[in-house]
Amino acid sequence: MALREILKLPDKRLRLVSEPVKRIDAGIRALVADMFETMYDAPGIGLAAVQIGVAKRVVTVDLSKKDEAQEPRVFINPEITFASAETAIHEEGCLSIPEFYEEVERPLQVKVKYLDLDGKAHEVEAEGLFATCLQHEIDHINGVLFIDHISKLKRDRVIKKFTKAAKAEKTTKKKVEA
Ligand code: K1U
Ligand code: ZN
Repeated sequence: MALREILKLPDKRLRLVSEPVKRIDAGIRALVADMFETMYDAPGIGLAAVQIGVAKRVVTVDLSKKDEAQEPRVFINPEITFASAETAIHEEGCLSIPEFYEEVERPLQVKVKYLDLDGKAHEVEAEGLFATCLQHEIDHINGVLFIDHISKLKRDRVIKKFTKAAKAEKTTKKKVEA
């Protein structure tokens, strides 16, 4: 298991459309173990493989509370098969856009089909935070970020802020190396 670096806005790799997993092998199991370690360390309630630079359709989720037993869930090749017309507004955050939170409107309920780590097919019905989190993570594997669902004004502002921070970090790194 290894703690992996989480890509941050404006890293272009966050816009890649992830490839379906063809075979669930030792490589995928190691990837999932790294994703859980990285997600729990962040901490976060979800993570898509593309956020650690692996453009494969793999998602981890754990909605358990701090004082509860962990409930790790893995979704391989997840697909939304149903989305309700009724919507809900939730405040969202993203480990790739740290310390930025905004309300997002999405379908209240979704059904998601996916494979588990044994390659077994499942379909889950989700509502509330679980539905929000699954939609957020499925967006990630399609190269979509939650800021794509907010106003252009707010989106442009946050992209500008993170682009400036990334440039400053690059300059500092160059100075240290020189
Ligand atoms: O995909 C990600 O970037 C992870 C993201 C998932 C998410 C959060 C909120 C709504 C939808 C999807 C996060 O986990 S951000 C961190 C966070 O929300 C959190 C962290 C610790 C405890 C509770 C929440
Ligand atoms: Zn995210």
